[in-house]
Amino acid sequence: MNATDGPLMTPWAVDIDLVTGTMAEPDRVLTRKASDMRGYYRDEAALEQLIGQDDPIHYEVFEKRIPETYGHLLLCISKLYPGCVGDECFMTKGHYHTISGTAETYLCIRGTGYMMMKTSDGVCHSEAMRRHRMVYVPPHWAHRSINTGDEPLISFCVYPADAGHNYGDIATEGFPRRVFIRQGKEVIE
Ligand code: S6P
Ligand code: ZN
Repeated sequence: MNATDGPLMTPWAVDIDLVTGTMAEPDRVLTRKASDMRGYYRDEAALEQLIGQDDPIHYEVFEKRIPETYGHLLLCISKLYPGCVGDECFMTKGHYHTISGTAETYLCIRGTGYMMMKTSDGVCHSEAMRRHRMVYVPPHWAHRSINTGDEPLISFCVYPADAGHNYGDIATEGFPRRVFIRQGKEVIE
Protein backbone atom coordinates (compact mmCIF):
# COMPACT_ATOMS: atom_id res chain seq x y z
CA MET A 1 0.00 0.00 0.00
CA ASN A 2 1.17 3.50 -0.75
CA ALA A 3 0.74 6.32 1.76
CA THR A 4 0.07 8.74 -1.10
CA ASP A 5 -2.98 6.75 -2.31
CA GLY A 6 -6.18 8.82 -2.44
CA PRO A 7 -6.60 12.53 -2.98
CA LEU A 8 -3.67 14.74 -2.04
CA MET A 9 -4.30 16.45 1.28
CA THR A 10 -3.41 20.12 1.57
CA PRO A 11 -1.05 20.69 4.51
CA TRP A 12 -2.66 22.28 7.52
CA ALA A 13 -2.01 23.24 11.13
CA VAL A 14 -3.87 23.41 14.40
CA ASP A 15 -3.27 25.52 17.49
CA ILE A 16 -2.87 23.61 20.73
CA ASP A 17 -2.55 25.54 23.98
CA LEU A 18 0.04 23.63 25.98
CA VAL A 19 -0.88 25.39 29.22
CA THR A 20 -4.59 24.63 29.24
CA GLY A 21 -4.42 21.57 26.95
CA THR A 22 -7.00 22.99 24.59
CA MET A 23 -7.21 22.22 20.87
CA ALA A 24 -8.56 25.14 18.84
CA GLU A 25 -11.58 24.27 16.70
CA PRO A 26 -11.66 20.48 16.93
CA ASP A 27 -13.70 18.79 14.20
CA ARG A 28 -15.11 16.20 16.57
CA VAL A 29 -15.55 15.85 20.32
CA LEU A 30 -16.18 12.42 21.77
CA THR A 31 -17.76 12.56 25.23
CA ARG A 32 -17.96 9.67 27.71
CA LYS A 33 -20.16 10.09 30.77
CA ALA A 34 -20.47 7.91 33.84
CA SER A 35 -23.37 6.11 32.15
CA ASP A 36 -21.03 5.05 29.32
CA MET A 37 -18.75 3.34 31.84
CA ARG A 38 -21.00 0.55 33.12
CA GLY A 39 -18.98 -2.62 33.61
CA TYR A 40 -15.61 -0.91 33.97
CA TYR A 41 -15.41 -0.02 37.69
CA ARG A 42 -15.23 -2.43 40.60
CA ASP A 43 -17.96 -0.70 42.62
CA GLU A 44 -21.01 -0.93 40.36
CA ALA A 45 -23.34 0.54 43.00
CA ALA A 46 -21.14 3.64 43.37
CA LEU A 47 -21.23 4.12 39.60
CA GLU A 48 -25.02 3.86 39.54
CA GLN A 49 -25.20 6.42 42.34
CA LEU A 50 -23.03 8.80 40.32
CA ILE A 51 -25.18 8.27 37.23
CA GLY A 52 -28.28 8.96 39.30
CA GLN A 53 -26.83 12.21 40.68
CA ASP A 54 -25.72 14.16 37.60
CA ASP A 55 -24.08 11.56 35.33
CA PRO A 56 -20.81 13.52 35.15
CA ILE A 57 -18.55 13.57 32.12
CA HIS A 58 -15.62 11.20 32.63
CA TYR A 59 -13.60 12.21 29.62
CA GLU A 60 -13.59 14.00 26.29
CA VAL A 61 -11.51 13.42 23.18
CA PHE A 62 -10.93 16.36 20.81
CA GLU A 63 -9.99 15.38 17.27
CA LYS A 64 -9.23 16.81 13.87
CA ARG A 65 -10.82 15.17 10.84
CA ILE A 66 -8.15 12.97 9.26
CA PRO A 67 -8.75 9.97 6.97
CA GLU A 68 -8.44 6.75 8.95
CA THR A 69 -6.23 5.18 6.33
CA TYR A 70 -2.67 3.87 6.11
CA GLY A 71 -0.06 6.61 5.98
CA HIS A 72 -1.99 9.25 7.92
CA LEU A 73 -1.56 9.97 11.62
CA LEU A 74 -4.47 10.63 13.97
CA LEU A 75 -3.94 13.24 16.62
CA CYS A 76 -6.16 14.20 19.48
CA ILE A 77 -6.36 15.71 22.92
CA SER A 78 -7.61 13.31 25.57
CA LYS A 79 -9.08 15.06 28.64
CA LEU A 80 -9.88 12.83 31.60
CA TYR A 81 -11.64 14.61 34.46
CA PRO A 82 -10.72 14.06 38.11
CA GLY A 83 -12.98 12.04 40.35
CA CYS A 84 -13.65 8.65 41.86
CA VAL A 85 -16.23 5.92 41.51
CA GLY A 86 -16.35 4.76 45.13
CA ASP A 87 -12.61 4.97 45.81
CA GLU A 88 -11.47 4.02 42.28
CA CYS A 89 -9.98 6.81 40.19
CA PHE A 90 -11.71 7.97 37.01
CA MET A 91 -10.28 6.21 33.99
CA THR A 92 -10.81 5.72 30.28
CA LYS A 93 -12.32 2.49 28.94
CA GLY A 94 -9.02 1.39 27.47
CA HIS A 95 -8.50 -0.50 24.26
CA TYR A 96 -6.16 -2.48 22.07
CA HIS A 97 -5.75 -1.13 18.59
CA THR A 98 -7.65 -3.19 16.02
CA ILE A 99 -4.41 -3.40 14.07
CA SER A 100 -2.71 -4.56 17.20
CA GLY A 101 0.82 -3.93 15.91
CA THR A 102 0.43 -0.15 15.99
CA ALA A 103 1.98 2.09 18.65
CA GLU A 104 0.84 5.36 20.18
CA THR A 105 2.49 8.31 21.93
CA TYR A 106 0.86 10.22 24.78
CA LEU A 107 2.43 13.54 25.70
CA CYS A 108 1.00 14.61 29.04
CA ILE A 109 0.22 18.31 29.06
CA ARG A 110 -1.52 18.64 32.40
CA GLY A 111 -2.48 16.62 35.45
CA THR A 112 -1.22 13.46 37.10
CA GLY A 113 -2.05 9.80 36.81
CA TYR A 114 -1.04 6.61 35.09
CA MET A 115 -1.04 4.98 31.74
CA MET A 116 -2.01 1.40 32.54
CA MET A 117 -0.99 -1.06 29.84
CA LYS A 118 -1.39 -4.80 29.34
CA THR A 119 -0.71 -7.44 26.75
CA SER A 120 -3.19 -10.12 25.71
CA ASP A 121 -1.26 -12.70 27.78
CA GLY A 122 -1.79 -10.65 30.94
CA VAL A 123 1.52 -8.82 31.36
CA CYS A 124 0.80 -5.47 32.99
CA HIS A 125 2.90 -2.30 33.02
CA SER A 126 2.07 1.20 34.23
CA GLU A 127 3.84 4.48 33.58
CA ALA A 128 3.34 7.65 35.58
CA MET A 129 1.76 10.50 33.66
CA ARG A 130 2.59 14.05 34.57
CA ARG A 131 3.09 17.33 32.78
CA HIS A 132 5.81 17.19 30.11
CA ARG A 133 6.22 13.39 30.27
CA MET A 134 5.65 11.32 27.18
CA VAL A 135 4.51 7.73 27.39
CA TYR A 136 5.25 5.42 24.50
CA VAL A 137 2.66 2.68 24.14
CA PRO A 138 4.35 0.00 22.01
CA PRO A 139 2.50 -2.22 19.52
CA HIS A 140 0.26 -4.92 21.06
CA TRP A 141 -0.30 -3.15 24.42
CA ALA A 142 -3.82 -2.22 25.48
CA HIS A 143 -3.83 1.18 27.18
CA ARG A 144 -5.99 3.09 29.64
CA SER A 145 -5.43 6.51 31.26
CA ILE A 146 -6.17 6.91 34.98
CA ASN A 147 -6.47 10.28 36.73
CA THR A 148 -5.16 10.30 40.30
CA GLY A 149 -5.08 14.07 40.72
CA ASP A 150 -7.55 16.85 41.32
CA GLU A 151 -7.36 18.51 37.91
CA PRO A 152 -7.99 17.11 34.41
CA LEU A 153 -5.38 14.70 33.06
CA ILE A 154 -4.75 15.99 29.55
CA SER A 155 -2.62 14.30 26.89
CA PHE A 156 -1.79 14.89 23.27
CA CYS A 157 -1.98 11.54 21.47
CA VAL A 158 -0.62 10.53 18.08
CA TYR A 159 -1.11 7.14 16.42
CA PRO A 160 -1.43 5.53 12.98
CA ALA A 161 -4.72 6.56 11.43
CA ASP A 162 -5.71 3.04 10.43
CA ALA A 163 -5.03 1.58 13.92
CA GLY A 164 -8.70 1.33 14.95
CA HIS A 165 -10.05 0.71 18.47
CA ASN A 166 -10.75 -2.72 19.87
CA TYR A 167 -12.81 -2.12 23.03
CA GLY A 168 -14.40 -5.56 23.13
CA ASP A 169 -11.39 -7.52 24.38
CA ILE A 170 -10.70 -5.10 27.24
CA ALA A 171 -14.38 -4.97 28.17
CA THR A 172 -14.15 -8.74 28.61
CA GLU A 173 -10.62 -9.10 30.07
CA GLY A 174 -10.27 -5.90 32.10
CA PHE A 175 -6.85 -4.79 33.30
CA PRO A 176 -5.01 -6.76 36.03
CA ARG A 177 -4.54 -3.61 38.13
CA ARG A 178 -6.80 -0.80 39.28
CA VAL A 179 -5.94 2.49 40.98
CA PHE A 180 -7.70 3.76 44.10
CA ILE A 181 -7.39 6.71 46.46
CA ARG A 182 -7.74 5.61 50.08
CA GLN A 183 -7.20 7.93 53.01
CA GLY A 184 -5.62 10.39 50.59
CA LYS A 185 -3.11 7.87 49.26
CA GLU A 186 -2.82 6.09 45.92
CA VAL A 187 -3.30 2.36 46.10
CA ILE A 188 -2.66 0.14 43.07
CA GLU A 189 -4.02 -3.38 43.33
C1 S6P B 1 -6.75 6.59 20.77
C2 S6P B 1 -6.12 7.10 22.01
C3 S6P B 1 -6.96 8.08 22.85
C4 S6P B 1 -8.15 7.40 23.55
C5 S6P B 1 -8.78 8.29 24.57
C6 S6P B 1 -10.02 7.68 25.20
O1 S6P B 1 -6.07 5.50 20.24
O2 S6P B 1 -5.65 6.02 22.79
O3 S6P B 1 -7.41 9.10 22.07
O4 S6P B 1 -9.12 7.03 22.59
O5 S6P B 1 -7.85 8.57 25.58
O6 S6P B 1 -9.80 6.38 25.66
P1 S6P B 1 -10.68 5.16 25.16
O7 S6P B 1 -9.99 3.95 25.72
O8 S6P B 1 -12.06 5.33 25.66
O9 S6P B 1 -10.63 5.20 23.65
ZN1 ZN C 1 -5.06 4.01 21.48
